[in-house]
Order: sequence, then C-alpha cells, then structure tokens
Amino acid sequence: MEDLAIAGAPPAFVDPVHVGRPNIGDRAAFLSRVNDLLDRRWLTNNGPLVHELEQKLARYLGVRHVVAMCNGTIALEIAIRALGLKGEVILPSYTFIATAQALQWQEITPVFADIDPVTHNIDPAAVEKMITPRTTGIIGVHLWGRAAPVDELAEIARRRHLSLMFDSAHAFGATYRGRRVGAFGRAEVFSFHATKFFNCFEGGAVTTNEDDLATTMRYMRNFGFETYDKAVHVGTNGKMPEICAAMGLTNLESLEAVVDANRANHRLYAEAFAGIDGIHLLDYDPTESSNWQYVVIEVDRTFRASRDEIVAALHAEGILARKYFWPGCHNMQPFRELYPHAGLLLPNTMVVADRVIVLPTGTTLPNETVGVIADVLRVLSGA
Ligand code: T4K
Repeated sequence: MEDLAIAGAPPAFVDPVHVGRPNIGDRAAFLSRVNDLLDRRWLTNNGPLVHELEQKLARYLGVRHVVAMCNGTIALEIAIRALGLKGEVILPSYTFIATAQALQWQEITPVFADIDPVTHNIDPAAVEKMITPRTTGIIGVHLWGRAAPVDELAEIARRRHLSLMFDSAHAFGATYRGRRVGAFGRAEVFSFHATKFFNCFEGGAVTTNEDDLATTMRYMRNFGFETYDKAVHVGTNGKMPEICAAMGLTNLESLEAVVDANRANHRLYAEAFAGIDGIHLLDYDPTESSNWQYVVIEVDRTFRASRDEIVAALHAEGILARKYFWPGCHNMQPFRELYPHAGLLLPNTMVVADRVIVLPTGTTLPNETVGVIADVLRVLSGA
C-alpha cells in the first residue's frame, strides 16, 4: 500500500493520463486542407469540405443522408424536433446527460427506462412498461459503442406507433448484426467531439434514409433558410464549420490505426486484469465490428476497495479515470427535481452506475499505464 501515491508515494504520472485524449490523424494532410480553406475564404455555411465529409460519411455508414452539425447535442435537438417528438420520449438514464437535455430543452418529458445490467443498454421490456398515451418516441443509445437492441426496439416502435431514433454518439464504425450503425430507426445521431473515436474538434451529424426528414434538418440547421432571404421552417444555427470538416476528412483516413490501437490496448487490459478477482472488463462482441473506444470495468461488491476508492487511487497516480455515467441522468438537475421518483423504476441503472470505471485508451496511451492500473488494483484487492 505504501507504494501507492494515495498513501504518499510519488505519482506514477506527472502529466495526467486522460480518458478521451483526442486521436489526431495526419497533421500535414490536415494543415494542407486548412491552407486550402483559408485560400478559398469559405469558412462555414455548408462549404465544400462539409459537403465532401457528408458524402464520404454516407458511403462509409451505408445511409442515404448525413446532415453534418456543429455538435452532437444540437444534432440531437434538431433530430428530435424534425421527427416531431413531443409529450414524453423514452430513453435510458444511463447515458451522457446530453441525450436527456436535448429533450428537456424542448420541454419534452424524458421518461427514463431501465437498462440491461449485462449490456448496459436500454432494456426493451422496461421501455414497454414506460409507454403512456403521451409517449411519441424512443431514443435508444448504443452505449460504449455496443449496439442497443435495435430489432426489439423497432418492433415496439412499430407496434405502438412511436418514432424510434438512436443516440449513436459512441458507435461510429460499429455494426449491429453485420450492418453499420447509422441507418437504424428513423434517424441516428453521432457526436464528433474531440473525445470521440472519430473527431472533428467539435461536430456531429444526423443520419437518415428519409429524404424529407433530411431536407427538413438541412433547413433547421441553417435558421430555416431554403435559399437567400427565404426561411421556410423554424431553425437554429447547427452548421459545421469548414475547419471541423477538414479535421473530420483527415481523421477519416486513419480510422483503422485508431481501431488497431484501441483493440491492442483493450487486449493488454484484459491480460493485465485476468487474475484480479472482482474486476470485470466489458468485452466487445467478436462477431461485430467495434471501435473499442471505451475501456469499461465493473467493480464487484466483493472487491475490497469501493469503486470510488479505486478512482481516487488512480487519480492520485495521475490517471484520470472516469465514473461515466454516474449518477445517471435522473440524479442530476433539472431531472432530479422534476422527476424525484424516477430512480424507483431504475434498479439496474443504479447498480451499474455505482460500479463502472472508464479507463484511458487511444493512440497516445502511455505504455506503462495498463501495468500501473493493474498494480493499483492488485494492491487494493489485498491479494
Ligand atoms: N450523447 C452521448 C451518449 C454522448 O456521450 C455525448 C457526448 C453526446 C450525446 C453529446 O455530444 P456532443 O454535443 O459533446 O458532441 C465528454 C465530452 O465533452 C462529451 O462530448 C462526451 N459525450 C462525454 C462522454 O465526455 P465531459 O464532461 O466528460 O468532458 P471533459 O471536459 O471532462 O473531457 C473528457 C476528458 O477528455 C477529460 O479527461 C479531458 C480529455 N480531453 C478533452 C478534450 C475536450 C482531452 O484530453 N482533450 C480535449 O481536447 O464530456
């Protein structure tokens, strides 16, 4: 124990090791695109790089329309509005708060359904129980990039006449039953934030196979304008700037290198944790494609240290592990005050949110990190 920084020893890392360190593609290719866009003096407003990115993403994801946006949260808000959702919409509480905020922002009631404790994804049986006459839609979240139960949710949506959309912020490049995430439900929403597997600094997109929906969202992201001086729809400013598209086009060229690094890191973690009882590393389905962007461990109740004690010990070492998505959206404002009893229907959410730690990965992970984390866990386990 005396070897740990939390007990006074020097920390393993002086420069903090972050979860969500951005993966950055070929710098020269990016800077050349930036030079071009500066020469063109076309910086935003549906420029040529955004157009090129949308085309390439549509091809990669296997979907008719990609509508690029300034970030994933605005993309969620626009998709929700374009789908005409109102009243109540069902979603998991165990997600990044943006999923729920995008509804509440438009005065739609987020109704939190419980998750499957094994997959961490929304449980279709729980969704069914939360449907009321006010329900208009379901938002499935592909948490950690592992696809939500798409077919079961689609069946419920069809039978109960609800719109189904997905928050696919984590799932760029992932497949469900062999098909790339991006063309499921009526629309899917991606985040291209700096911390994501595929990043544009900030950015996001809505993908859909519905032509009219795509057109409406294109108006909405540009103040409702159809053409010069002619607004035809309620709108906002959801436009992706050219420099973000330049980053996206560059990063799109090195996706495989990021997957390889993430997969190799995951394998190292799996080997290092193999003999540590009470620590369970979430795996990715070997029959599907994954981006391996999230290294998620669950700490059993039987483990000698609590989840929070482990996180504190890692932070002391300079490893800034995260407790995503604790404490669940329903336990944060404004939801905690608006829906104080939501937790009564979310037993699995509460258990999982109390156990999870997300660890660093990516192309810049310092070599020693996995070993240090395993050492900390071994010491805390008392073995
Ligand atoms: N839906 C889901 C399921 C999501 O996970 C997200 C975003 C969204 C919707 C919304 O999409 P966006 O509107 O963000 O496009 C971070 C990200 O900001 C957020 O994008 C992400 N999910 C969420 C899971 O993580 P925080 O509050 O944890 O951010 P922060 O500032 O603590 O940064 C995370 C870590 O990354 C830190 O350890 C520092 C490191 N980092 C961050 C940035 C920005 C870097 O090393 N370099 C950087 O440039 O939310």
